[in-house]
Amino acid sequence: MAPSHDVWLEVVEVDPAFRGVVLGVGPGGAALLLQNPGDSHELSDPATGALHEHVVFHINSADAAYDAAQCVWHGTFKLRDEGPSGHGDSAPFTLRFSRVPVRSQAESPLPATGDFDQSGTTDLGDWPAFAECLAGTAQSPAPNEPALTTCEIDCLNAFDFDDDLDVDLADYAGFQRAAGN
Ligand SMILES: [Ca+2]
Ligand SMILES: [Ca+2]
Ligand SMILES: [Ca+2]
Repeated sequence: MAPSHDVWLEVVEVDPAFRGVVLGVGPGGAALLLQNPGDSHELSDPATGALHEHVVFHINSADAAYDAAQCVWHGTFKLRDEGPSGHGDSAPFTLRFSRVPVRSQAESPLPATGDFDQSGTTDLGDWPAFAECLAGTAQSPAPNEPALTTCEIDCLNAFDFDDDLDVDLADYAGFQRAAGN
């Protein structure tokens, strides 16, 4: 990147307990934390324009707001140019982190089965979870039923039959086919 660029990473919004950490650059060599809207850090070396900083993303289980039942943490950021090149801000982009493995991202992914309750069959017993997971085309599932799941990845792993990261009417057709087997 040209020296006229001076690129900063700025927090738009992050989930509670999620933060970016840059080691050794805060006061007295402390870690700089990116955890509140507007927090930012210069990524580029002003002399060369090279992007030389590395941000580590961290879910802080010691934070009072940490929710052990949460399965995906979101951090939305934008890039800002403070150099003479003066580019406008980037569109906000969201990073997602999870401890739950995503089936479709496995090395040899198995297809979705719809057998949410792992009973060995896909049938009406899996329907309440499907209904909870159904969110529509290109929407992230937002299950909010603790007795079933509050984890969108559980939804995708069981019901995203076409592996496009949503649970919609196309997946409903897949669920019906699976339940017919
Ligand atoms: Ca089942
Ligand atoms: Ca879809
Ligand atoms: Ca889908």
